[in-house]
Amino acid sequence: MAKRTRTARKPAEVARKRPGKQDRLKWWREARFGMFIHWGVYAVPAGIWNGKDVPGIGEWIMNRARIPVEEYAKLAKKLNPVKFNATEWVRIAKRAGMKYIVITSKHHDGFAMYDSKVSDYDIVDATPWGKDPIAALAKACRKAGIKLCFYYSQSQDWHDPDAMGNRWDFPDEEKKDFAKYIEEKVKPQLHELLTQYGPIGLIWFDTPQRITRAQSLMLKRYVHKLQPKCLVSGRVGHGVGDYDSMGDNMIPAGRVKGEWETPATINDTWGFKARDKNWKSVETLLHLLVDLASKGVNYLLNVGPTRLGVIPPPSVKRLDEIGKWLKVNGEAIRGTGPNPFPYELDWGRITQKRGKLYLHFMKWPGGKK
Ligand code: FHN
Repeated sequence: MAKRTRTARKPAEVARKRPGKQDRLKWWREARFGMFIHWGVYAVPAGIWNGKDVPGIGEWIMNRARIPVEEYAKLAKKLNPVKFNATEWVRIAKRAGMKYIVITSKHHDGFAMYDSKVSDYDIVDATPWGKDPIAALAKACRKAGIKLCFYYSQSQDWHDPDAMGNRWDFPDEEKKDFAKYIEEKVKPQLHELLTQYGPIGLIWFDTPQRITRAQSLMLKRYVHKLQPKCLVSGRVGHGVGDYDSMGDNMIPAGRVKGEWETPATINDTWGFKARDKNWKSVETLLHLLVDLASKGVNYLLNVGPTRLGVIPPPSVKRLDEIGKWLKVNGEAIRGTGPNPFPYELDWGRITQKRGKLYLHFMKWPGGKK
């Protein structure tokens, strides 16, 4: 048998090498701060069903109020976001010092917030507005140098009889053909999302119920095949993502090993709720940003636009203040590593970069704020 010898790689071959996880993570590590956008049909009822407040997070209204698929689908006829302005949304994120935007392309309700050919259950075909906001956002993000990323609910889809989560319309779990849903909805929609809008920063999968390890791996590989530089969030399931996700609004007790991100709300909901006025203060939000950076964690801060396409003014006001702070102090957050010491300090937090330590005083020694 001929002996196989190792040949040195030619430069062209090296250049063609597919990016590895570390290459993919570079921009994301540097960014440290991103905007989450939960926007969908749920912005129409905005937390109220049949005149009553539905407890819990706004985008779960279909589930919490057990709204039948056909009833919920009618809400799309009332989604007419005439005030939507992609440039303005991107401007708000940029002014806040955010470097990436993750928008719900399809949340658990199954409704595609972009032009999907997989079914007519999407914003272009099912609403009076009839436009593709993602196309406009992709253009605005490109212009502003912000990475556009997509949230995609791969397991729960309350509109699809074969997916997880809807036991009020589709109670028979035995009948569900989850593999069929993955093949016929998830993969084709991922294909659309990764071929219609240019380079995408990451796919933010979520709630990996029922999915097998093989399916999680398959989805990750599928994303990387379509866009080798696109990151895959930890919530693809089974720990196979490019980075890990903390629980919602979760702050680790100390420095964490590996690559982490915390998705977080400004009030108590992700999708818009008309009566949720529990806005966190700018001080709290800034402390969270610093605290997370000092523990090596990205902060993905959410806004929930209204049915008209407006990011709630209380969110904008807070983001603007964070942006002002970052304009001066951004160097101490962006591209930084966590506190190098194995303990926390009474007066604040520490981040670090290339031989520098950044000391974030949250109160002056002696107890004064
Ligand atoms: O069920 C979702 C929820 O609606 C929201 O999208 C959050 C954001 O992290 N993720 C899930 C719950 O963890």
